[in-house]
Amino acid sequence: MAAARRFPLFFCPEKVSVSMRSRIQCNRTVGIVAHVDAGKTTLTERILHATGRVHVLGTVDGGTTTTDHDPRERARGITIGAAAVTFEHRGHQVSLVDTPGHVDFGIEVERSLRVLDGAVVVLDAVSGVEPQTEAVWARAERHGIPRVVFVNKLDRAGADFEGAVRSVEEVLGARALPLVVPSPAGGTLFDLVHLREIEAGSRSSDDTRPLRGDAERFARAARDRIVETLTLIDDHLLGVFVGAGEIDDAALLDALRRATISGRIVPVLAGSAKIGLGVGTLLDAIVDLLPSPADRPRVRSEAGETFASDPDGPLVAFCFKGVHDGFGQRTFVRVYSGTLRKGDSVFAARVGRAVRIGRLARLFGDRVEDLDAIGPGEIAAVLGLPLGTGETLSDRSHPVLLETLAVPAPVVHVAIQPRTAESRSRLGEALRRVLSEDPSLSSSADPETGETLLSGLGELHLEVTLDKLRDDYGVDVRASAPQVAFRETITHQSESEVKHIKRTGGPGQYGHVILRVEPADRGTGISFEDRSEGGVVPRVFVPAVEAGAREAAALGVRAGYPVTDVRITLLGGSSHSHDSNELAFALAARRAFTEAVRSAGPVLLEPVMRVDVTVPDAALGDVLGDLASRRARIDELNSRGLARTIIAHVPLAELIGYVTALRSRTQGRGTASMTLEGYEVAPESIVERAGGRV
Ligand SMILES: Nc1nc2c(ncn2[C@@H]2O[C@H](COP(=O)(O)OP(=O)(O)OP(=O)(O)O)[C@@H](O)[C@H]2O)c(=O)[nH]1
Ligand SMILES: [Mg+2]
Repeated sequence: MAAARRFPLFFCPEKVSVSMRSRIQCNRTVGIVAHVDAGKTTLTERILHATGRVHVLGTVDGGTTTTDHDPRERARGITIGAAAVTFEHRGHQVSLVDTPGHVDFGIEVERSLRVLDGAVVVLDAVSGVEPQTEAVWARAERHGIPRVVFVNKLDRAGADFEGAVRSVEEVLGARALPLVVPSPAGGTLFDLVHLREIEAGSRSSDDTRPLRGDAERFARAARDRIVETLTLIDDHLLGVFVGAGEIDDAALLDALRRATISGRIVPVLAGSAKIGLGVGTLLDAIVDLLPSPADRPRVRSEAGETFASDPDGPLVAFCFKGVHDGFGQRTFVRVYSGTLRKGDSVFAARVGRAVRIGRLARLFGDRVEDLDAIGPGEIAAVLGLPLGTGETLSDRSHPVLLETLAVPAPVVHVAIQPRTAESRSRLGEALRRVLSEDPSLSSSADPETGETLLSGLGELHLEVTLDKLRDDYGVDVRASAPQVAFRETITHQSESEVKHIKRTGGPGQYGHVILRVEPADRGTGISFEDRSEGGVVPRVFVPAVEAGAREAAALGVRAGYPVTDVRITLLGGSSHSHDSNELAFALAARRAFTEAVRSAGPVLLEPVMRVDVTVPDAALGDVLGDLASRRARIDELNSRGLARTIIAHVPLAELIGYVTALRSRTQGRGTASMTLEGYEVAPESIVERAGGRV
């Protein structure tokens, strides 16, 4: 897209007055998502450097990047929290969110995708699509977010651009359309749209040269194939082609943009974040091909009302992240409609009260840049206001509530004990804050020991949280070894009838219910249906029956783990004209549910992971033997260069400490990544061994 500057799709010049509508068309709010270590943070830093936002290029290995600014990120060389930065490219304002690749921090990807309009999916050119790529791809698909792919690390030995493109087609099932290819001589890229050669270090399309001779003929043939593919799916382009006999760059980019936004194709860019190759071209693609807020479907409230990206419309802004740290309280918001201004008093619909926007700012790494107002598509932080994740801000005169965030359920927990009296006194408040920042964490009291349990998405998630409690809140705790969060379910249907009656002077209590429990499909949770007839359980008490049964399910029946995948039906019961009340029905339902589950063959479910392991050939036998001792089922065994890759299906209870063990077994050369595949019935012996409260 070297010549894109000469053929702009929108005229979005900096510092020139343009109408509000075209100003929105000049906004891009995009995320970078990928598997661990694909190079998202390095690419973000390169982009900031290329657009002049940073003058000294930071590196992940040196702990000096803009977006990995948290000391825990710098120490580990990984991204933990999503971080937004803003820059300009060709008169467009781009808000870019760098997300973590590690599965333990999946909530950060989820909450980012929730508020983004487009995404750059980064692949490592040596490995192509990896397990977390599949996971983030599926999430982006769920949110209907248009994507471009950036094949990174072309400088690495073993880089295989074509293999990576194939993996996008084969594994992700997308129609991948490469817009650049590595030059046969290496070190540069051919831009197939504008027929130019891109060198490392070129920050914009101006630094490229036209292709000549064989190279031009090769690129022109590839360009013809791109046009052909697009004319098959884009009638407008076909019309232009039939009329003019050729397609100019502007018409081609226009058709590419339509096909990208509708998801019919996924453009593939390439380069190397490390040496700064292909970064300017990627920036052009973000501007030319990914949607502006105005190109996205209208946002829909829980009540079904929809809103256009109109800066003069009613205010609708979503709080997708709250952080409390050295800077104080910050809440990150994205505006969908209207304008959020400093000094405004707005309505926070979830808590149901008005709040005042004292300070509005854009964060850039650890720097704060004050703002007066933000409009549709923009992301900023509200400072000093404790608003929870999932809150919606709207006008007081027009309250709006957007659907809250989908939160992955915890799979492991540790029991924690404060080491000092001071830590004990601070623990409650510190936990409350940490949990409000990260909805994928939860805490509860162990019903048997009374200890505090901290639950999360993986070992690393819990380790980072314990570091945070210690470093940011001065709470030092002793933690048990991580244990798997089991669940309970039933294996057959059962019924139970309970009468809760109390008459001890004064108003009595009378609640009588007959409940049936039946196994439901895996992953469906708890459902409740009222099939009682003739008003035997008065309608006003039915919600209390449901609440009582759900409460009992959350507490667990057999071993204190939440009951899941059960269909509950209220079959009948009776009431008393004076003594019936909600509490009596809730207590009756609680007992009835517990008794019904007890006689419905309760079992424990354990989380089972898909584990992708890459090891040197020499270590294969040893690693497979170890996996066998961990109740693994090997699904695939492949070769990639000199390495062997294994895809296995392993219960999480067997994987505690696995990554560290694998590293020492392979002298640091083996790597593994895990994603939750589902829940399966756990053998009794395992439940006991893993410390399950049986
Ligand atoms: N050779 C080479 N190495 C790269 C390139 N881009 C990134 N790296 C290296 O890959 C490693 C991971 O880079 P990051 O930028 O932290 O990757 P990430 O995707 O942000 O990782 P997470 O946020 O932890 O998921 C670092 O050692 C980088 O120096 C590249 O283009 N070429
Ligand atoms: Mg990163």
